[in-house]
Amino acid sequence: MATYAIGDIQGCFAPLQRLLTRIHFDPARDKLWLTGDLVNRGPDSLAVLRWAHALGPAAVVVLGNHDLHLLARWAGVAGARRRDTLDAVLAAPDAPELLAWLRRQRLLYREGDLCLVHGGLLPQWTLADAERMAREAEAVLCGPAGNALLAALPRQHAEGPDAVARYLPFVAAVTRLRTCNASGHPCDHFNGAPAAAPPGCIPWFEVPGRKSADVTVVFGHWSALGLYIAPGLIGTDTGCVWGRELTAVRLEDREVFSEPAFPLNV
Ligand SMILES: [Mn+2]
Repeated sequence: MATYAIGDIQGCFAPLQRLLTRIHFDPARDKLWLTGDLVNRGPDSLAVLRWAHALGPAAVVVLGNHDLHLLARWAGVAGARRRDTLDAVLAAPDAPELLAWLRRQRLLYREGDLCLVHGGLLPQWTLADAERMAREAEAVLCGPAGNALLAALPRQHAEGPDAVARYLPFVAAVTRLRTCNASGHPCDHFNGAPAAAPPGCIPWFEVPGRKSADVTVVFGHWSALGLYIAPGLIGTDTGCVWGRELTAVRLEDREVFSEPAFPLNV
């Protein structure tokens, strides 16, 4: 019995299958923690979604920004983006079932002192704060204001007294966070390596006094950061969709297994 955290798959189904073979993944015995962004940009999002859906309780999934974009496309509240590779999902006969399942997935998952999230946690949030906000935001996403929340997601803030204005900053941060300033305001558009961050922007996990520093956060979303293993932190996005690697980290002992996006044929 082992639990493996696997970083952003983004439709890279072939490397995923090779990685699962390499770790001898057995859904009857092992568990997977998927850090989100199952879909988009890569070649086979539909196969990844069908695979994750079929795993049932053997997989824990948190939603990433690309997963939310797919849900917004399906709901008809977002247009296609230039590099989207979602058409096969949207046209699939089982799309209604797959997308209903995806919409029910969590924004944050906690087990003991381990937490799984796509982007990160703002430094001013305790894990208990983030967990409570996640449960409330998940309920909004699955409720009557869900499509309005999805429609607003390209932004970080909305005006007004409604659920969208209340939960948009949380959902935007938890699914897109890489860097923020020392007061915990996200620097939303920066996606480069930490050393190239704009003045005043630092990785969310390096903010002094971060209130979630007492737990271990497993996250993805930051391919320019790459594999990042430090006390209390497991960053797993190793850029498979950009031709690099797909990585699984075994949570029991932090052993790392990486599979190249394009294996050499020798
Ligand atoms: Mn992402």
